[in-house]
Amino acid sequence: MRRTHRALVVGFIALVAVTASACTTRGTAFAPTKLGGVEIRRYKGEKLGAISDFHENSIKGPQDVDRGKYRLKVDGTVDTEASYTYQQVIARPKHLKVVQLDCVEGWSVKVLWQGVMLSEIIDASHPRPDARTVIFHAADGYTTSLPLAYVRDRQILLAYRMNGVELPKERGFPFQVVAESKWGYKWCKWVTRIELSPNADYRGYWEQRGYSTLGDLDKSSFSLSGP
Ligand SMILES: Nc1nc2c(c(=O)[nH]1)N[C@H]1C(S)=C(S)[C@@H](COP(=O)(O)O)O[C@H]1N2
Ligand SMILES: [Mo]
Repeated sequence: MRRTHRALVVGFIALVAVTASACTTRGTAFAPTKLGGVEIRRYKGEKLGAISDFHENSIKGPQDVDRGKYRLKVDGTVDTEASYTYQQVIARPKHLKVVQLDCVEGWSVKVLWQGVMLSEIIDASHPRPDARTVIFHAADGYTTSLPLAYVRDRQILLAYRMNGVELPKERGFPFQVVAESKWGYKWCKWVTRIELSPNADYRGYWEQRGYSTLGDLDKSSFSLSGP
């Protein structure tokens, strides 16, 4: 199923001759960051993947975010703009979820995520009634979006730990969106800004290059004109 799907995606990319393919592994070699702690590999009887199982295929490679200078901004169609330090974000109530990330390249990894509830951060800024879409901006210039209703209904997390360990810089330190049931390109890493928007058709970095704005795992990841 996954093979057929990948074949379809690859075929379509070739067919329309899109200049870039999402998540093509970069040639740059790098030494992985030493993990700040012992990784949990089993949770409630379930075997977890390893942090080293993730592929590094980010558009500009791993980003160095300074914990002290870092700010998470919340703006757009909100009544109260906000700017939080790293400590202010992780001081919020913590939540745990085992969720698998699936990249359109064909690999996937399931780990235990620890994070804060995105909707709580958003609601603290009082989104206006016309806010439909949550746009994520990242330290590498990457952008992607999720429907506000999905973020609320699915209790989507902004993660700062995986398998009990602080996110290493390759994995998006300080924060990655855990966009469960969505393709990996919806899982924004190195998040620096959360922008609320009335635009339901907003297209982020890979979406502008032909990937589905919805990005649902059970549907095709490819869409030149549709959602
Ligand atoms: N900021 C940023 N976030 C990003 C990306 C990126 O290039 N930049 N790539 C996305 C893609 S295509 C995938 S599959 C996942 C992969 O997560 P990983 O790099 O931790 O394996 O990150 C997503 N988040
Ligand atoms: Mo991806």
